[in-house]
Amino acid sequence: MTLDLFDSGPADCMQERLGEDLVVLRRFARDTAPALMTTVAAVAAQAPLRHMVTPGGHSMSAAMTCAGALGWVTDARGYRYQGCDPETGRPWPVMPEIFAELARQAAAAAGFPNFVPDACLVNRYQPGAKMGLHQDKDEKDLSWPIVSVSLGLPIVFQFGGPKRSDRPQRIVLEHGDVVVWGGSARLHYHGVLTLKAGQHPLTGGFRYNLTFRKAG
Ligand code: MD3
Ligand code: FE
Repeated sequence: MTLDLFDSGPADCMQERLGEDLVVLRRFARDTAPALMTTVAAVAAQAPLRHMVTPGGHSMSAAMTCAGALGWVTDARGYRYQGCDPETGRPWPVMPEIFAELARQAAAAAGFPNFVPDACLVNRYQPGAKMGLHQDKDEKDLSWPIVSVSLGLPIVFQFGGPKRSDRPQRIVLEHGDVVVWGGSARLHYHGVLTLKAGQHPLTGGFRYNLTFRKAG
């Protein structure tokens, strides 16, 4: 399948550069969002959304699943990428072509050509769910960027600097927004504030976030 609609981004896509190596592509995924959500449902049918438990024993408030050769897991032993879903014992669902193509096009639009992700983390936020400030550093080669796709209800996103104590900036991420970060921003602390209740025509009472990584 070819997805030419991504070749220069949707006509009404706005690019905001929030810092060196941190780019927000507003509405970049809006036209593809219905197909992305159908695909998320197919992934979740094979690898159920679940609340993973951190090494500290806390259940994560966002429900999570993965697609691709590698999936991110957390349990009592720590954080890591692995090829099988611990819930089912089966390999993670194959990376859907429509996911990989969107991630490649978004990364290229932000100045990172030839991005081929091997892991897609799917986070599903219900009202009250949040993700505290953290770094994404479990990937083998940190020279690749990460691409994030927001679907459904809006949320306040926080991004700081290389130290947890760096005061974070806040922006609202809305349906269809894509964030690409790499280079000097790759290890910056980030998170999202508590999701407020609402209804979205495509996702109902939820926000979904897809993050694409080259993990292995
Ligand atoms: C990092 N997810 O899954 S991604 C994660 O919305 C995760 O579900 C969040 O963090 C979510 O690990 C946020 C978006 C993002 C955007 C800009 C960043 C992460 C960033 C800037 C610097 C570092
Ligand atoms: Fe993260």
